[in-house]
This record gives sequence, structure tokens and C-alpha cells, in this order.
Amino acid sequence: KDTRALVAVDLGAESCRVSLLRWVDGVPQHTLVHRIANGPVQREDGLHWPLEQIVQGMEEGLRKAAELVPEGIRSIAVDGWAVDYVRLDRKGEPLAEPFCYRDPRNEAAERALHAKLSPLRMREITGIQQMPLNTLYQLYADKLAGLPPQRWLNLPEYLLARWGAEPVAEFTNATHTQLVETHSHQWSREIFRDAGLSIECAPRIVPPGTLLGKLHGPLASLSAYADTELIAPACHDTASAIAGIAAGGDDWAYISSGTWSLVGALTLEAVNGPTARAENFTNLGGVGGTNCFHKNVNGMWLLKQCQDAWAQQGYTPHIAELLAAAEREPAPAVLLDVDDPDLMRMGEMPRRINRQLAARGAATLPETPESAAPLTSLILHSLAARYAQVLRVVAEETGKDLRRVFIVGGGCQNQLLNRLTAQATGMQVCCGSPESSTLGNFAVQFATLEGEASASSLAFRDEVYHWASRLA
Ligand code: LFR
Repeated sequence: KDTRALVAVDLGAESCRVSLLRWVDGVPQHTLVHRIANGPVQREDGLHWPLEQIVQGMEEGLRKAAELVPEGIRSIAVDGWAVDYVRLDRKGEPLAEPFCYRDPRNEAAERALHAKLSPLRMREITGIQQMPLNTLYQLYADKLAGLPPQRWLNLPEYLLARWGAEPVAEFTNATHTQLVETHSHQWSREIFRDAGLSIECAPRIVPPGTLLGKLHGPLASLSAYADTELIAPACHDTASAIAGIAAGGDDWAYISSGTWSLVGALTLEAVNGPTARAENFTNLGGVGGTNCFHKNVNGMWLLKQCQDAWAQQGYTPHIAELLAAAEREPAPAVLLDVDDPDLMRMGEMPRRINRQLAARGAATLPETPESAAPLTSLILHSLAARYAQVLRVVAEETGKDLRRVFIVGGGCQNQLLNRLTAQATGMQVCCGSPESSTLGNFAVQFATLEGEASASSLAFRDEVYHWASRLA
């Protein structure tokens, strides 16, 4: 059997990572090889991602990985946050840095598009949660800005293409564009047409678990990469993180906890009735044709943005210290609405939080590091309460008897939040892997390379589950 190593690249809004999976005495073991910090950067024309920095950083990771493995590298797969994309010229070169989904231009685009196209109709077609960050509104913002139609690729697929893969839109990632039909799993001609967007510029959709060709270019001259497959995993990091959960049975929900908290459950079909609509839940692609029924709840973003604000004032406590201090605080009297659109924006988070508190007639907190503990406590209590609300709807809408909630992703290391979540939900909290996206990425690679099942079948999901259990 082929015992060469696998590489998983995971792009996160806060950090981008390269991990390696090697066979050690017949057991698959994964390690982090390289990590770079990431974050949106404010340029003259808006909020962007530092594309070249990300590419260079990940290529450095690939070179490091090559040095570690005399056995060579069998395959590489890339997952990352969804919705953002690189616009390409005729030769496939990037025309500009991708915009970050938090750029305010999307809100104006959303209003303008809804004046032409009924949100209800779009919901019917796509089953997707209404959010201005969805690719559809970003493409529409490009159009409003007078940019000509150009081919585009979502970020993980762009990295794969840059290393030699066929340019594609991987299905789980494609669904988050709000341009894919729930029924056919294909681009919606109706939405493209009515929004005046070019369907020719959209790449071909492929399921997670598709071989996209061999690695080419400068990296291929390293002997480790002489014969390396490029694979589309679940390119959407959330779908990948869910694929990395090794849970059997049907009594569990998930919280994929990172910059965002994605709170929901895996189903076999889209759940798109009146309540799901009214509560603005989403139906996103999962591996093996499954459906991720969840809601975007704010997440570590709130705390990270506060930490950035405190750092500007010279206060940089260790997270463990901050959480210990927060835990000593009395429970807050008034909770935040964590999903207030203002709290999704970048910068001045303590001020934004105060604005909300003041608007609701609650006592505000000093906007200085002295309120770090009560503010952290307020954020975590508010997140946990929101998780509980959302999970109640998930149980009702899916008809599942939810007893356990698997928390995965970097945020699962926050034990205080885990405890508050257990209290608020009354469910058993099962702490999964902080690297669940990477585990799901590896599991899909194995199912693709070793499995028999066709990628869009439920049997494929079983194979992924088998590998995820081995890696857990
Ligand atoms: C999480 C995530 C969410 C998506 C948001 C924007 O990293 O991918 O699933 O809604 O980022 O892409």
C-alpha cells in the first residue's frame, strides 16, 4: 500500500496552516508543519486579504513538509473560509487582491440587488441564509463598481489551481456563494441571469473528493512532489470541520467554533420551510451529498477584536489569564445580541458593544483594558445563550433528539465557553479537535485515494467517517 505522506492546507481568517499526515508504525499521525498569522488588511479601496502573503506562506509550508518526508507526498488538498474569491485574467493570473467579506460594500450591493430580485425567491432556489457576505452580493458589488465580468475562483480552489489543479468550484464551497440550486447541485441560471452576472465566468462544480490533476510548477521540482495529486476536499472549512467529527448516531449537533460559530446539525436533505426561512438558517453542502443545516453566529471574532483593541492600549494578557479573570466575574445582567450586524464589522469592538448596551438602556463598560474581564464574561455568556437558542430551533426543525453537541475548531479550546454552553443548552458538550478542518481535509483525501464510493454518494460520507475516526 502507498504510505507516502499527505498535506492539508487550511486557510483561516486568523491563521493559515500547513499540516502533514505520515504513517508511523502503520498508524496515521498528523502534525502542524507551518503556520502564518492572517487577517484582513485595509487598503485604499477597501478591506482585502493579503493574497501573495498567504500564497508565499503556504508554499513555504509545502517546502518545509517536503524536507520532512523522505517517502514523498502523495496528495495535497486545500480548505478555507468560504465566499471570497480571486478574479482572474485570461492567463489565470489574479487581477487584484480578493476583497474580504467584511467590506461594507456588500451591504449596499445587497440592498441594490434585493430591489431587483426577490430574496424569498433566492431563498427558495438556494436554501441559503441571507448574508451580505455571500459571493453573490460581492460579485454584484463588483458589477456596481463597473468591473467587467471575469472568471473567478474561491480562495482554496485558487491555491489548488495555482499549483496545477484544474480550476473548479468545489460543491460545499460553491453552495455558500448563494448561486447554487438545492435541487440540482448546479449553478442557478435564474439567479445569474436576473442579477445580470455571467455564468460563463463561474467555474465547473465538482463534489468534495475530486482528483484535480498533478502538482506542477516550481514545487514539482522537489523530489517529494514528483508525483503528487491535487485533491478538492470539502473546500469550505466548515464542511471540512464537520467531516472531521467522529460521531456516530443521530443525536448530535455541532458548533464549528472559530472566527464564526456555525451552529447546527448534519441532515440528509435541505431544511427550507417557513421557520428555517424566518430564522435565517442556511443549507450548505456537506461531504457525500449531506447537508449542513446551521446558522452563522458571531464567534471568537468578538473576543479577538476586543483583544486587538486592548493591545493598542498596551494590554496583552494571556488568554488563560483573561478567561480565569472572566470566570470570577458575576454573570452579566443583560446579554448582548451577538448577531447585531454592527458587531460583525472590524475595529473598535469595545465601543460597538457599548453602543449596543446603551441603545438598550443597559449600563456600559469603560472602553479601556480595565473592563477586559467583565467584557470577556459578557461576550462568552452571550455566545452561549445564543447557541442554546439556535440549537432549540435546530432540534425542532430537524426533528432530531439532540443530546450531544460537538464543539470543534480553535474555539473549542475555550473551556469557559464550553462550560457555559453546557449550562445554557443542557446538552452534553463533546470537545472535538481544534484542527477539525484539517482532520476532515485528510479524511476526504483518504476516501478519495483509497475508497470505492463515488464522491457524491452517502457511501463516500461513510468512508470519510471511517477515516475521521482513525484520525481522531
Ligand atoms: C468559517 C466560515 C463560515 C463562513 C464564513 C465566511 O471560517 O467559512 O462557514 O460563513 O467563514 O466564509
